[in-house]
Amino acid sequence: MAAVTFPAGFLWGASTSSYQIEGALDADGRGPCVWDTFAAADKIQDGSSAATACDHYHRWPEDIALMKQAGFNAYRFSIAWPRVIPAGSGAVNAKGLDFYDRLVDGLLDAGIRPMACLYHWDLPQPLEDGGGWQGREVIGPFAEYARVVTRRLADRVKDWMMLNEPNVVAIFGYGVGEHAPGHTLGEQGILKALHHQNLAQGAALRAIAAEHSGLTLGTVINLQPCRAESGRPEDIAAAARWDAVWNRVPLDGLLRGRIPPLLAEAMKDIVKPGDEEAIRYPIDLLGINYYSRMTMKHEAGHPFDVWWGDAHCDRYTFMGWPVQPDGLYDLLAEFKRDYGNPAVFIAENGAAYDDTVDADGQIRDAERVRFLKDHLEAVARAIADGCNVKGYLCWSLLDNFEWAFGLSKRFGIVRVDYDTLKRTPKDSYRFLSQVAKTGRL
Ligand code: IFM
Repeated sequence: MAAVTFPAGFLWGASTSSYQIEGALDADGRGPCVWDTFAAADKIQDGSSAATACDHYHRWPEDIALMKQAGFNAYRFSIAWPRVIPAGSGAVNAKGLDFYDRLVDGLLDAGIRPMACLYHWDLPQPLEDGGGWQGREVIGPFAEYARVVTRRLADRVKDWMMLNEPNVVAIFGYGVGEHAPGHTLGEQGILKALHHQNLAQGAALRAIAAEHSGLTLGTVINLQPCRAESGRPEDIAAAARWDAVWNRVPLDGLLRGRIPPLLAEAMKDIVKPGDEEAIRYPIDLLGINYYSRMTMKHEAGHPFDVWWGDAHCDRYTFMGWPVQPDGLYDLLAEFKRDYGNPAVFIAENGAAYDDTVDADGQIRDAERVRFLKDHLEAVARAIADGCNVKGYLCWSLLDNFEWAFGLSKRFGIVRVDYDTLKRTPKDSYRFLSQVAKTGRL
């Protein structure tokens, strides 16, 4: 591909989430969340925990300096609900808000646009004890939490994302039990968790908009084009069902105010009159997280009788995920076609590899550099074809706590030594920095 120039004002940077990097789980009045409980139940594969993680809670100035030095102009982070409202509803913890206040000021001082996400999976445990995303009781507290946070920070933070990957929360947390809170409730559990997150998102968007103007409001969804493993009719139907669950419930709910027709029957006891209007909202910006296509096949015994098939790919990451940059182009082009081309940014894209530290202390992560380059080329092609892409934030700034995999999977462009907490920029950091500084690939 010939040299590519990205549009002026393009957002360049990285994303992180509170639970994955902050550590300090007992500091300053933070309450327990579902991931604390899940880890305490010995559900993390490498036996690690997020108790310290990257210790970003104390080392944030160093992390901001790394972003500034890279030439990044944007950063998406998440706010930990249990730091701000430790029981999920009720009393506000001033010290929790103070932390994000300091972080935001530090980012602005460094010339980095803070993009805050309100919910990246750390659901306060008391709310889970009351039913979590299986019920509607969580909707009011989420809207109230959104109000509390934006009253404190919206004078300086202009970009607000409500949720991160509601589909992953619903499927892995409530459907198949691989993520906190670890429920295996199957199809109905998944659909309820999706629908109630959609409702909470709608309520939070309205709560914020009622009190503030001039903000950029949106959310972040993990979108992956779903393809059938084979031409067999049952695989084609399975991929369509998975597309409806994974992509369309979040997207169609928010942008079209409708339940995907394929799921209308399955959701008839979950959806109440007025829900579709309550979910629909004219957001300003959608964050898209992309990792790979989903190659699906019919397989009984799983929710919706669907499971992952063989992607027949020649490159895989250390997560075992296929490397399919074309899928990002397809996704953006299909999104433009189907939803009228609203503004989007890539809120996550990146890869875990089994990095090694060379004798000179350097991390020459050539595979990650190649991954980023190939996906940036796909974004550039999509922009050239008219897709309304405003920025690219990689996942992730730092190696961090990769949920049920613990500390064993490294997604960072900066290595974190979990014994010393030393940060070492990898070759991928230098690569992305060069692109961010020049706007050219
Ligand atoms: O680490 C996660 C992140 O929290 C959400 N999106 C996918 C990443 C990699 O699995």
